[in-house]
Amino acid sequence: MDWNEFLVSNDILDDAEALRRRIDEDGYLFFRQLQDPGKLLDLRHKMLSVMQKGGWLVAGTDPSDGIANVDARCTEGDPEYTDVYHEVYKLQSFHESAHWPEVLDVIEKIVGRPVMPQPQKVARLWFPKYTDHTTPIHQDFVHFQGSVDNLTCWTPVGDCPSELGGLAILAGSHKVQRVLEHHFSLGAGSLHVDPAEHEELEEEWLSTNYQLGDTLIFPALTIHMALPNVTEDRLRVSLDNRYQAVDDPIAEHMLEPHLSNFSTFDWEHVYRDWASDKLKYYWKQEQLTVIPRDFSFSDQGFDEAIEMARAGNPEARHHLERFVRRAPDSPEGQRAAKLLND
Ligand SMILES: O=C(O)CCC(=O)C(=O)O
Ligand SMILES: [Fe+2]
Repeated sequence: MDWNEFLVSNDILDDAEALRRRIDEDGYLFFRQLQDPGKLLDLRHKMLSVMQKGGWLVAGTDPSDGIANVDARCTEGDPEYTDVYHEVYKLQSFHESAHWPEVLDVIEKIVGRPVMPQPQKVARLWFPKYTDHTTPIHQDFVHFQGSVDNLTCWTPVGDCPSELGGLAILAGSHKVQRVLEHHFSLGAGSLHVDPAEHEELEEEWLSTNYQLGDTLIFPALTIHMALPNVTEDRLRVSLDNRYQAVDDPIAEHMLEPHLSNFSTFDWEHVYRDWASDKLKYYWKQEQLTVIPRDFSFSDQGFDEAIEMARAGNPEARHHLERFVRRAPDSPEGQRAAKLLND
């Protein structure tokens, strides 16, 4: 995949007006070393140590090297992924990282009103040699909803050269100014946009060889994807947290831990071993406008997966099998099981 380099915005970090103008014009802001590499290295060690305990790394290797046990490959939607992911999710330092002032300050400058990280933090833990499951081309609004002005902040927790599968952005794509039709995809999130269906979109992709501390910020209509992790044996670890103006609406599912649907995992599980109460339920101090989740995007993707599986599409069948393993008793799980058994 060919891509061109991001424009680096460190030179306008202190100029709120210029930041706003640039994100409106370009649909993203990219900063080198906005976040402290030392703090991120510490977080990397903690996150990967949990993954090593879960069997995801080669035993006996330094967790910070992130050397994957490729026999343990799994991804979002697989119960094996959720089990280890939720252990990582319990780390206090993982949640704290979304509140680091270097990120909050720049987000607040862009937004121009009081902001907060959404309660639902997200990490992506991506195995090598598993490229069918790479995050496909999409807009974040279909997943996170609330407001199109929400900002995603994507941070690799470790250097992330392109072969490790960093994020790429479709240049100028936010200018479509609407949520595009998304279709079923096997990759993370299960929904993708086909840029070829939209003539006004450019074909230029932007990315970089990310170094520790580099930070990418973009609004919910900007089209993006992950590059495939084509390394031999390295896990990609990254954060993608969402920020919003406190007085913008928030979709109800963003008040829950990530990947907690179809499970009993809740904030009490997350908080059990925390050393401090300071950030627990921090959002409850705000008067948030909570709106229902719109299931139409995921429902449409699921319906498409059913149709494609019926026609014998192996990726759709894989998706449905994964669903049945995760949530056999849910209505979708039962529909999927019925189709697979027919
Ligand atoms: O890290 C990934 O693979 C996906 C990240 C993403 O799409 C996002 O941050 O919105
Ligand atoms: Fe995304």
